[in-house]
Amino acid sequence: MISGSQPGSQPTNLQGKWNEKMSPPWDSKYTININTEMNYWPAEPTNLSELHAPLFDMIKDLSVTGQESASKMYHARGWNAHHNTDLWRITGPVDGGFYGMWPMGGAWLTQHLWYHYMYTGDKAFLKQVYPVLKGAALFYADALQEEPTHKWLVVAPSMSPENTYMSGVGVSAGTTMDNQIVFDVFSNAIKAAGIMQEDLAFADTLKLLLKRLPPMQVGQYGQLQEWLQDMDKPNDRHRHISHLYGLFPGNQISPYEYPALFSAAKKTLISRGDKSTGWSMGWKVNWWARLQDGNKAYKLISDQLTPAPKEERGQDGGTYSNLFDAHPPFQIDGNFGCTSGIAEMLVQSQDGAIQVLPALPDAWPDGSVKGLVTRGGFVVDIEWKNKQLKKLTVYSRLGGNCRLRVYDALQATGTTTMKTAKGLNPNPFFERAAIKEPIVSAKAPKEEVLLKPVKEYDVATKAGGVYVFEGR
Ligand code: FUC
Repeated sequence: MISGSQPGSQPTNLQGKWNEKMSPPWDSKYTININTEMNYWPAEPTNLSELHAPLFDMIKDLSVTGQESASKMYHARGWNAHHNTDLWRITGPVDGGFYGMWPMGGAWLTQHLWYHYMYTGDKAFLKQVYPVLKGAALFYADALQEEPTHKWLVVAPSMSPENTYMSGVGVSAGTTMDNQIVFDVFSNAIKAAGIMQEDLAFADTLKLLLKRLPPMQVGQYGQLQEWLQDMDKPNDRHRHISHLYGLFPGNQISPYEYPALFSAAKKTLISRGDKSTGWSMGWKVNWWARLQDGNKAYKLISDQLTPAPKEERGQDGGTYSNLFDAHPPFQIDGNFGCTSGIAEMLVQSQDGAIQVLPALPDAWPDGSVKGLVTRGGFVVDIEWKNKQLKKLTVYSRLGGNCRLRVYDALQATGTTTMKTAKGLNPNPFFERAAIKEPIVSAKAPKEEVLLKPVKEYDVATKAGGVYVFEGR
């Protein structure tokens, strides 16, 4: 990322920056139904926030070119982009209709603008990109259609990226990933408008629309449903598991809120299997980290680091001898996705608190990490031994309540003070996604979510303050 994404240059593409071919795989473009987003997952958590800027520039460009696809194809205001873009910032469908007609790629990218704000608290940045967030929301405010059975508002026609529910058929309406992305687009625009104190009437309209989106659904096998109807194939091993967007990079599925969704996400992930393309295994590392299973996350890292096969193209991923990720062919996204996954194993901040060492594998009993960043602008250094937290240092960039969630008891050292946490975290960067209660199929087997008990502490911090804790 340091080499390939300096401010003022182009964002990293499928090969990163350069390639040696006149006709490179997928034209060395930007596939925005997963791959470009994955390239930038580590940017904020690994303290490379300024290198996110080339992506932001591209999103701003797309919010201009995307007005044409929004108005001409959907008679909608705002802007959108489909599953792919390039140097010229195309936003209409490309490649086959089966891949190209997904009208959500631009919307997914806007999550990066919001996350940059969540990690940096940079209000000037938020003000500058607010029209882009608003334009994405305006598009769906116009384009959503009423679904006849429940009167939910859904994106139609659409698809669940590159997957099918019967042989060769993927065209659909109200797929789970689309619902989750629209939920984020509306929620982020509402929150941004509130912070800016702008467009409050529009924000009120979005609040009404938000209530009419479909809830997530747990299907007959106990899986998180990918489609509006319970049509998931139990033997599906497809590399895209798009509906787990809600688990990662989204924050709509939490073990502490609706555990039924959490166990449904786990069931889905298990049923899709481990081995896949490089980027798909990279995504799985992040999901297992969010499911707080460090050993499974480690297994996926090991699968991803398996030597790449000789075939030039295929679904059997791995890593080349130069440590580049193999789809195959070489694609840089898997390298970035795995990096993000490793960071997620060590610290997470999407679920109301800073959770330290949420998914440490047995293979890493002792270790340390420095400089990881969380929402709310906290930088953390962590040391652990025998899988127990030894020392935690928190550097507060923005001040505000720092809620720590840990498995082992902590004690403050020096001048640091803390108290046992109570109620909701008052720090606004840690607000939980207010999702609807899920619908669970009567046929779904009952699963119990077994989680390690946690302890939560609150520390009042000041911008520039350093706070040190030790394991007990
Ligand atoms: C998406 C993926 C493919 C490949 C391509 C560049 O279409 O489904 O596996 O990574 O992007």
